[in-house]
Amino acid sequence: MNPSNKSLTAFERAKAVIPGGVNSPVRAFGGVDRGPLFIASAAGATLTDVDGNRYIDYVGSWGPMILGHTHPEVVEAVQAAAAKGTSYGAPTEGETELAERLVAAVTSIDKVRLVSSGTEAVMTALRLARAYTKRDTVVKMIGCYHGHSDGMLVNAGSGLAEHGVPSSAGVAAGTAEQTIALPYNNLDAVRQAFAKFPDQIAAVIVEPIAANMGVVPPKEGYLEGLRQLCDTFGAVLIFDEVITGFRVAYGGAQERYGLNADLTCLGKIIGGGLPAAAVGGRRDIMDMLSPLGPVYQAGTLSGNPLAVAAANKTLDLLDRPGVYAALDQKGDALEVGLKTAAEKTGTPLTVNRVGSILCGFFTDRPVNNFDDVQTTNIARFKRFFAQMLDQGVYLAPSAYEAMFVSLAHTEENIEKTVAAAYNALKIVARASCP
Ligand code: HOZ
Repeated sequence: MNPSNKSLTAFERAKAVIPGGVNSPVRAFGGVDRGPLFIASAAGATLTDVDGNRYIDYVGSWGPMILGHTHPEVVEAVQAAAAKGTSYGAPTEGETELAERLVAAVTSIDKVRLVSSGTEAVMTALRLARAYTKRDTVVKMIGCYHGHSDGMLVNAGSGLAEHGVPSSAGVAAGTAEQTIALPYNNLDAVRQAFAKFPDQIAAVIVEPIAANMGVVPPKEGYLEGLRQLCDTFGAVLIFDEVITGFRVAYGGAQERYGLNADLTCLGKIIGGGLPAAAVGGRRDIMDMLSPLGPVYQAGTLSGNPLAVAAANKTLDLLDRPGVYAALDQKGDALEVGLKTAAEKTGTPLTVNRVGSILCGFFTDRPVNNFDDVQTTNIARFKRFFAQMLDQGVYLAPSAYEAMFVSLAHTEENIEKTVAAAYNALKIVARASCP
């Protein structure tokens, strides 16, 4: 595939007026030492760049596009909504319908507040937890990403990991001090934190399946242990299911693993490709939100009618028999194909997968936490990424991100991807990467 000349020109133009030329750092392709592709359009599992090159897409807008791009029924729902008005700043019945769907899908959610992004959902969940417990400290896990609110930009994996910084500049020391960052999948570390600060921890927030440092599933008993510790010490357990919600099961990781959080953050898929997110959970906590309670939260575009129309249609299409089995089967085919290609080429590659999210780490050890993630050979990843792109496969341009498989990925797409991976790994194996 040709290096994209129009993309290069578009990037130069963007850089003059947008910091780094992008509106979200990882899109700059800084982690793979080249400029980004500028996208012209997408359909199904295919992205087309501004030069007309086509790619099988495993980014899927970083998770939302579980049905594939431009699903005709979603497009029709959005068009119909747009014709009736794009924003009112007043309640609509569509918002209640979406809230009813979320309450029905996730067993721990009694009530839900719609917002516009996962970052907002997390901000609101933390504010609620602090108000409910009258405590300030929050425990998060190293490598888990919970959006870009100040207190969560501490050891946050994802884009921060790519840039090698433990925390963002501009976060007040006092704010960062209220966050305790502990290794993921390490229950003892959480036990010790509670033993040290039994009356100070308001909440434990976790991605039940870490998916912003590649994909790292929870060890058996880890999430159950967090649940027990929060119950014992009176802290609020927050699951950030922005990626896993409606992705690893219709009811998210909570359905897949059979447990309940106190508060759940949702985003990505629940917007059907438009900006919508939500925080939901126990009635007694959720009823602390204004206008019922003292915890303030608001947003002009919260429950936006276009996003709500896309969301209701997307969830309707997902709530059908066989959908998650199909996603699982596609994810499995890709996992098996990648592992076989790695074996045949003698490349150390650990593939972690839950359903339709997966990640190949260029390491020979199991990957259970951020320390393990960091053993990945970045030089090999960069070479692999470039080879895949050249063969028409668009992966996330960072070793710290997941691959997202959608219902639109065909058997042929997956076979082509596996064949491309085999070719790419042969080249990676031959190259003298450090
Ligand atoms: N939060 C995403 C990375 N884990 C990036 C989102 C984007 O750039 O669109």
